[in-house]
Amino acid sequence: MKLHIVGGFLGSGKTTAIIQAAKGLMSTGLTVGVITNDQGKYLVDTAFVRLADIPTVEVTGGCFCCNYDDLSGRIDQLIEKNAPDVIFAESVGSCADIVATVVKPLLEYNPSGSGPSSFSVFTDARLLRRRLKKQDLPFSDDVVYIFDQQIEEAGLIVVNKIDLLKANEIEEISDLAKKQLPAKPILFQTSLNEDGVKKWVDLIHSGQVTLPTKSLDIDYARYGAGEAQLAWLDQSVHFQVPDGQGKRFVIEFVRLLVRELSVRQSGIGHLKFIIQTGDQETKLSITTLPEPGWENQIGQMPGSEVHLLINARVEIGAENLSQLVKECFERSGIVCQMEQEAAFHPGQPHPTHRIM
Ligand SMILES: Nc1nc2c(ncn2[C@@H]2O[C@H](COP(=O)(O)OP(=O)(O)OP(=O)(O)O)[C@@H](O)[C@H]2O)c(=O)[nH]1
Ligand SMILES: [Mg+2]
Repeated sequence: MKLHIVGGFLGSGKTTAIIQAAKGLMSTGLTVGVITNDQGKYLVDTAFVRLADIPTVEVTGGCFCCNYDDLSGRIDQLIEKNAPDVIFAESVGSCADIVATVVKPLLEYNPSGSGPSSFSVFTDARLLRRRLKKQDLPFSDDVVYIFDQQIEEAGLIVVNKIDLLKANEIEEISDLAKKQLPAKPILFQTSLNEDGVKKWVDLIHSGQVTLPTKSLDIDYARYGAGEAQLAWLDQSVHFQVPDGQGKRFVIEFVRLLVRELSVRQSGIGHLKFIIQTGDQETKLSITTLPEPGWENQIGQMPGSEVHLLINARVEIGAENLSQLVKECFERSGIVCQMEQEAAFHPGQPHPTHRIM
């Protein structure tokens, strides 16, 4: 069994790549399992991976490092139930220090003896380009510190979403990375289909990239402060719309929310939604940098009953975010029934193990 740990900043494309990789591996007859992870409890990622018919278990309520025993238990659970040839474990996008708190402890303590084979860190090519060019990212310094630490500890950096850059911009990243991140294996990738992730899967599956051995010298006060700047809002709601009008209402709501966050200069880590009407379910994602045409992610929405699962990760106060979402529902003419809501800031990380 091979265990691949996949980290990297919020919205960098981890889940997308894992699903495409799993599909490719499954088509060759291999069995694949996925472990999702989040600070919250009601996870869009889990729903999304399950939509692709891939066996999935989750570690909720905190990152892998602070829930190490849970992670180890989930690995065993997947092995027992699904006997996977490959497991992908995706860590929450605000998590860093994975080498010391997850990779090394799994090698040392995991009772099933199935330590990780690879640790990839994904990054949105546009954000990495800005960072390498010393341009601002739309987050406070402590959040950017987490972004930097994630890159620093990567065994393999997957520079993802290169379809959104021009050839000369990709070359620019490559040149800057050679100077600023020397000796780091880097792979440029588009993760939207199986072909796009094939090189990555070949690399990690064949063991051509080695596991990083250097633990981060990370400042936990800054790391914790960065996580605490981010608000987590998880909501499950349903509402009625005139027959077949769901798409229009959802687009209006999301447009308003994105605009209001932009007015407040609140950096978006990831706004992700599972939208369900009738027997149709789709995922909608808005990440840090604007992507025109996001409305096209939403398919036709027949029927009059809409169910929304919202996972919002934004640099703003949690109460403000909750209030803002409520206002945007109201202003877009949606009268919601709330099923579940959690709005909070992640607590200071206290890893179960930390091996230097
Ligand atoms: N254009 C483009 N979009 C991508 C690519 N990979 C992922 N995306 C999009 O980026 C958004 C976020 O992708 P996810 O896979 O959910 O990102 P993630 O890293 O799992 O996000 P978190 O779990 O919230 O940290 C989605 O809209 C994806 O479709 C890519 O290679 N190119
Ligand atoms: Mg994800």
